[in-house]
Amino acid sequence: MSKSKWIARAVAAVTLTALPLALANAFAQEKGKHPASGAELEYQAGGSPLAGVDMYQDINPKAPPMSKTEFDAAREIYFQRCAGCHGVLRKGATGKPLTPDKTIPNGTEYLKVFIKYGSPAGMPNWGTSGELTDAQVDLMARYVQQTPPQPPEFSLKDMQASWKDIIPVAKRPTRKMNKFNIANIFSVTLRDAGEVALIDGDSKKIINIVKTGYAVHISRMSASGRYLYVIGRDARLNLIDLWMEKPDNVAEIKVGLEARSVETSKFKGYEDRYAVAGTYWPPQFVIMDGDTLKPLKIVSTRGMTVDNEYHPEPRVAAIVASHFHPEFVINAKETGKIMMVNYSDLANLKITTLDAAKFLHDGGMDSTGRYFLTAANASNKIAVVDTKEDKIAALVDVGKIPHPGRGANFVHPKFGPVWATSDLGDEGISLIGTDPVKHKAQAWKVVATLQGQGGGSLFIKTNPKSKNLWINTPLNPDAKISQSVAVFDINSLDKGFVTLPIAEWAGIGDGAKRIVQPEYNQAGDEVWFSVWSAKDKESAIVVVDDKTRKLKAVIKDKRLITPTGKFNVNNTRHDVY
Ligand code: DHE
Repeated sequence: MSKSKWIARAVAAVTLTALPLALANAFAQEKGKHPASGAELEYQAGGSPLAGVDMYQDINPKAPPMSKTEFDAAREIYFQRCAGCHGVLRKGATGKPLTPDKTIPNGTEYLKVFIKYGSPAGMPNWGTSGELTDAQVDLMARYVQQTPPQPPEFSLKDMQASWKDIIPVAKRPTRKMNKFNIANIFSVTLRDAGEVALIDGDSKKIINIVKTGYAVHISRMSASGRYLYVIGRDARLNLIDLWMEKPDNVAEIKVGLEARSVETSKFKGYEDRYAVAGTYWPPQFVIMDGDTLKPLKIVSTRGMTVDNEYHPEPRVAAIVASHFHPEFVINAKETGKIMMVNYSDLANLKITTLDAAKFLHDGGMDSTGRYFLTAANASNKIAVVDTKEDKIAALVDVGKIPHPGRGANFVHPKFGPVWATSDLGDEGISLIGTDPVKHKAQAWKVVATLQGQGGGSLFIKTNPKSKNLWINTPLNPDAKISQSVAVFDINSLDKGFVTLPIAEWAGIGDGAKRIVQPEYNQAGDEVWFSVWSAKDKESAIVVVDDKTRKLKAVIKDKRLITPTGKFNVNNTRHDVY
């Protein structure tokens, strides 16, 4: 397929909030099925945990009739396939609103055609792809005309009821009880196992496999480097104490019904004091005690968008901690607003709200730790937040659907300090100047755009000690591209990239073998890559020597099921990327 053709196809099919669909397609292709088919879509591609939650149901008398069984079956399909784009309440996100005021006038026959054949605007062809039968298409056409069922809210009381203070602070070690070099431990998400693997970066041996929530999204560190926080897609948050002889869970809580983000207080004087977790549903965040996870305060994100329209379910996307104020920096995806939440007085909470752009997703700090650069993926922009002044420093136009992870900071030979993002929707890599003092002319401008090996990129990485810039492309439909990484020499960016066949180096059997999320070790001389295959296939972690770019080690273990994100303690704690 030509490059431009696949990009058009990928962008149409892969809206950012529908990433699971893209991944499911990839896994389905692995098994030779139609791109949008297969049970994999349900478990490999996540779907929303809300599918199994009891909801308030109100049958609209104007809508076509449905039995309770039909309604429940349709609701299940909706939360597995549709909610990521159209929203839990069907008010629209990357997909169009599907509220009864819009769907009833269209009627069942019109909706059936739309669901079956899809649209050029990005609606997948659920019927002709074989993913939904004609009967299911009919079911969904009738379902979207009913009043959207409302999932339950999740209060402080609900959180308290789920809270487990597994090892109370008084019973925890008072000093480090193990011989591990904690700063070089990696927390590796075992996505479909509902676990993380703690791997000793020095010996490359598994220290412990810790039970966590389902499809863990990220791990973050406490300011002291002792505690590891792990958040599952099902909004279960685990606190792991790295001082224990065998590091394990010391506290656990459910902070909602669906989540992606967690962070800890990093401002001087507040180290290890608070944790914060953001939820997709309900649309809110909760501030907790840092060392016990006891929930303290919930704040809703419902409100007006940057376009001054009400949004009932702005999901909480990336969260980072400010080093300049006692503040959490919290992205509200659908409103396009960034909240600077001051945690110095929880009873009289001060929030400074910055207008950025829609839809906010992931991002990271610049090398000084002052500026937070975050993707507004539906606007093809990077928003730059000045965490010292609590202001938007700039909104920078970049490529199609930027997806930086936390991005990559390095010194460009000509333009000085830059932060880089790759894109989901094209092969470009944008380098943005980040030094408004010594390189004012370049600050908050795209100073160069590199051409990577293709779209479908999710993460980019470098290290202050390295001259390499690594870009993965796990969502590219070409297996050659999704199973390898591109690496640029920072001092000779014009020379283009070299491709390394990471999946081949893993030496494992058949499978999707998508290369996901480069992560450095503490010394900055090794890069770790997840080689991610389906749950019933072998996966691995490949370690590359950063200097020689040669294979250094392959970590294989039957417990390494579906490894995705990897978080090195030192680099996560100090925002090294
Ligand atoms: Fe992620 C980061 C949301 C799909 C692996 N992902 C993030 C962040 C958000 C997010 C908000 C930033 C958190 C932060 O920094 O506080 N991700 C979402 C989605 O909404 C989306 C698109 C769809 C979904 O249903 O989850 C999605 N993400 C995926 C995947 O399919 C990936 C590849 C595997 C998985 O877990 O499902 C995936 N996301 C990751 C990883 C990070 C991440 C590894 C952290 C990257 C980093 O280096 O910081």
